[in-house]
Amino acid sequence: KEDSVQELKKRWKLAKDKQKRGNVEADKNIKNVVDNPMGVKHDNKQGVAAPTHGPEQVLKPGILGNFEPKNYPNRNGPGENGKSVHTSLGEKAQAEKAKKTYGFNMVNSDKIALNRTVPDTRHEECKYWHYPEDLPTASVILVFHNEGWSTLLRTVHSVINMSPPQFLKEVVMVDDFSDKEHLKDKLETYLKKEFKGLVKLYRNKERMGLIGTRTRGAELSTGDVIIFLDAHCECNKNWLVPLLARIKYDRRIMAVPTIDGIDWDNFKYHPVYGPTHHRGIFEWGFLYKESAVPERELRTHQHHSAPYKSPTHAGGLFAMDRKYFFELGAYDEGLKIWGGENFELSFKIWQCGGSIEWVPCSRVGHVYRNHMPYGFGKIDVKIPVILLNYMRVVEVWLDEEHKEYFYTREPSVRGYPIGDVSKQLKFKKDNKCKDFKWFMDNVAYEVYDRFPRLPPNKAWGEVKEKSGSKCWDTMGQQVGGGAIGASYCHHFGGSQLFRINTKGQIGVGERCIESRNGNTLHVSFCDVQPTGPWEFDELSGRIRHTDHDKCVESGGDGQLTLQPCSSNNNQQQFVVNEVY
Ligand code: LR7
Ligand code: MN
Repeated sequence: KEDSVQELKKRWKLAKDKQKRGNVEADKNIKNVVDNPMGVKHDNKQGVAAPTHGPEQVLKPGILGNFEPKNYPNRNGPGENGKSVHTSLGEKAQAEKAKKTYGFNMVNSDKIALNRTVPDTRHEECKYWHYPEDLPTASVILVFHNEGWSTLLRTVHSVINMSPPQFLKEVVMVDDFSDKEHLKDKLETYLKKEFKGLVKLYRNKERMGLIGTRTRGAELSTGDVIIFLDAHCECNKNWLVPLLARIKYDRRIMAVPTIDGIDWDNFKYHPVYGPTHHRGIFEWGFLYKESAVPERELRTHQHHSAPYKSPTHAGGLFAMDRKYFFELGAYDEGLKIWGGENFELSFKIWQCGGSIEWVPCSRVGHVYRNHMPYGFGKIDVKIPVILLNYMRVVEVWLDEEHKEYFYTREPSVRGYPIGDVSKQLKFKKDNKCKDFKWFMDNVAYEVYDRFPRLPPNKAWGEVKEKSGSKCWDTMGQQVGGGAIGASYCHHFGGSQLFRINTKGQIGVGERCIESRNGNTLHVSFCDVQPTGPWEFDELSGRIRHTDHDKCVESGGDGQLTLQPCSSNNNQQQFVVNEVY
């Protein structure tokens, strides 16, 4: 922690020194961009950042870097300034119930003012940026399904409170077929009374899922820019202007705010990470990941708080030129309910000539749920919906090489029918979009260092002893946890779907299996060198640890251990291909 404070101080000093050099450099950069014969503003060959505006030495009042919300009194009620609130013993039962229903402790949320203040978590430098005043207008779109009252309304209040009115055209709320009483008349009445016509409420006639609902929200919007937020967010100081400024600069930039955390239980608002910038990437099963921005990107910027490029984003919070969103075909209509839409839009943007930037001076807090409280409705899909969505993205935007890494990581879905993607493929062709290799080499280049190309599977499926009936199972163990074991075979994949590859790694989901002390088996991070100690002998069925020269044996009681290799039946583990 001490280190990061030191780093912060150093960065700030550095930034201050740079500010003294003033706008001359910024002007030079603008020239670089204008001179770029390809007109590709975001990919400038000189490797110099291209801000339209540089930090100034003098703090300017008003919207120029430091918009002060009017309705932002200095109170000291519960949760003010982003502080945590607590549940009394007598409230515990009710809080527990709310947690189950909403994934949030609504008992605590209900104690906090709908327009509470949050700490200014921005980098000091942000106060000095000088933004243009003739910015496009924004429609903020909030789609929601069975959200709690105070978390939903705090989002609306915060958007309106924290945005300069001349840039906020409207808030468009789309109810995705909620059935909660408080979201019916009560909500309509409140919005009309409190916000007049500024907030518009639309309802879906059936459950569309968040992806379809967002596209509908965009269709119903009238602002130049659409900004999506989850329905449980709190905007920070001057969150809006830095996003709009990037889109004004280049309408093909998707501008993403830095997402701070709000605790689902005590509602404490806390800054994400520290002084190190992060950006959005993915592993080959398309779990969303964030990692430190590589030097190759950082060195293209003079100012620590400057917007920087990111391969992808978490999905929920971003701003885009509205027309550009539709020029890209909005979200693929075949994506169902939840998940993968962030990758679809990201790959499409990058491969078809746009870019994604994370904007450090725009900060918005998001309440991370305790668990997902809602179901996905009635859908006739035999594999997890999220995987189906990933498959559509993979089949359209990846190339043969990279598709293979996905199917190596999720072997059981290979060949599952994904419906019609001809519209997406035609779009890609008509717009001469670049291939995935280009994207990996030029945008998401750090992915290979964290999640290397996956060697092909030698075998995959459930693993069980020849004589017995129990299957290997991670038993919910995480990295650093206890031993994995064997239990009742559930045929749902997940914790029982293991893969062994040609380089000797045993994988389960995004993780690998290692032995501890040559004795028990444990979930571990996968070695970034794709090599492992395991050997699967198809003839005998044995799974051998080559360093210890021992084989996996089951004790019958669900325990798995490494034992000297033998021809015992309880040792002959084999892998069954079982498609669920
Ligand atoms: O069927 C649904 N219909 C909806 O309208 C399901 C959800 N929703 C609404 C919901 O009420 C909420 O406002 O859609 C919004 C997002 O749903 P969440 O909050 O349950 O999703 P999440 O925060 O767990 O998940 C992240 O990934 C999603 C799917 O890919 C979406 O992109 C979310 O917007 C996204 N959230 C964020 O990016 C917030 C930041 C951090 C993370 C992760
Ligand atoms: Mn969310």
